[in-house]
Amino acid sequence: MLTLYHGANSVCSVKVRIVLAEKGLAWEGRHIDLPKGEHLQADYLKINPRAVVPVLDHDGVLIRESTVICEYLDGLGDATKLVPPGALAQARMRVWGVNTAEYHDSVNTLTFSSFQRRMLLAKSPEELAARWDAMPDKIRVRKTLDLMEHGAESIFVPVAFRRLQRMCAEMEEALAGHDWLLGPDYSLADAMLTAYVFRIHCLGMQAIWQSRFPRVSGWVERVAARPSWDAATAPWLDAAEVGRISAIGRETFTRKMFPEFL
Ligand SMILES: N[C@@H](CCC(=O)N[C@@H](CS)C(=O)NCC(=O)O)C(=O)O
Repeated sequence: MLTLYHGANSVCSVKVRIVLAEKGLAWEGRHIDLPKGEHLQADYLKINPRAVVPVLDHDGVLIRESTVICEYLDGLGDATKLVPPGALAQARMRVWGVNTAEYHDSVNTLTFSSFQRRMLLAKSPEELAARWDAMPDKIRVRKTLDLMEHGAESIFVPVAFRRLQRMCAEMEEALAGHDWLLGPDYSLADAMLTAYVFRIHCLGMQAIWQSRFPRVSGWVERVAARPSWDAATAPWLDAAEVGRISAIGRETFTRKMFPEFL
């Protein structure tokens, strides 16, 4: 039995749900409400003392870290393998996996300086103090406080845009001559990257690739047309919610403020 501890609108959870959908694996969800702070409660800290989602429970054995979970899932079932054959292709795939830590940090910056900033600003000082106290990663706390205070004017925001632009440049280069990141076949690299692109899409920031990266734009159309895109997102994020997030994203990050990225 596969049980996924996940968040509705968590990028790392979307990443794992994409792989579950691509593999056609049966799974059960335990939803952890991040805005409410369920990941900071004692029960969940037993599942993951780092207080983050996702965590996979496979027959009672816990596996943490979304990139590791994705590769683990690919080893299960008889469906087509997403990990490519060959040491070189696998090395390239793992570089994408390692780089997702940076992509995650960057989309997290855009998230907490825009729509999740509003969620935090609506909390009372006591609720916020309890949240910061419970979060084990105090560097993440400091960064979130800065994003909450300064929004799009935080020093972290241009860094995040620059890194996401570099992600697009890396993808553009990898897509030369074929449809997918590792060659002619869809792979785990494409599945994992879809989650970060999905968050940028939700924020209405498609201009990051549409302005400068034609191959990435084509790739986004292809991943969005796969059934896994809707399967991994629609049950948890309806069109109205995506529309609400996009409106906040477009209001927060304007082309006038960030002409070199949008
Ligand atoms: N490296 C971890 C990162 C996990 C992570 O940061 N998850 C976010 C959601 S995408 C989270 O749980 N955030 C809780 C918080 O910010 O307090 C992974 O890829 O699994």
